[in-house]
Amino acid sequence: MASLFKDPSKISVYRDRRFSGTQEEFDDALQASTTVYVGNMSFYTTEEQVYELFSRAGEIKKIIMGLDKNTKTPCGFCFILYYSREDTEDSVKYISGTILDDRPIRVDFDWGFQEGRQWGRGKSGGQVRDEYRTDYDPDILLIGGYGKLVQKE
Ligand code: GTA
Repeated sequence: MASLFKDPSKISVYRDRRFSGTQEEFDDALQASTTVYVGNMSFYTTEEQVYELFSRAGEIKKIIMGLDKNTKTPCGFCFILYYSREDTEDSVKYISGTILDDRPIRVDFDWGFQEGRQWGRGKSGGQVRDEYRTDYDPDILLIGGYGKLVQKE
């Protein structure tokens, strides 16, 4: 079946600031990629839950949970590596926007996982955009100037 995502500039609005190549190389990588990024996840969602949901789009090669670089605990995102491009496109098309652990998750094409990309880049250790987030899981409190997240007792 022909790809539904023919124009690489339209398949993701996200641009990784740490991608070292040109915009054209970034677009090519996105177009060929068999990796997706999943965002807006609950901090409590497990790798097993991710596997259960995302294997509906196709066979998974690997899951890499995104971790807070300070606490080394899940911080709301992950990467999923599929074997086939078609399954990758189905994952973005059908799973993005579904609810996992009460949160609508966002599935995005990714240019490809590299060691180090699993760590949150935010000042607090988690994801950058969590420092701007307003919708938290009910048992998480936001304290401090840079989105320091703590769990309620
Ligand atoms: N494929 O959408 C994505 C995506 N995101 C959001 C993160 N990653 C993604 N990959 C894909 N699609 O490997 C990947 C990153 C990295 C890992 C953790 O997840 O490539 P991060 O989320 O901690 O850091 O990454 P990143 O990617 O630098 O964050 P972001 O949100 O794009 O922020 C970029 C800039 O925009 C920053 O300067 C930030 O201060 C600013 N910003 C972000 N959100 C807001 C906001 N709501 N308001 C104002 N400024 C904001």
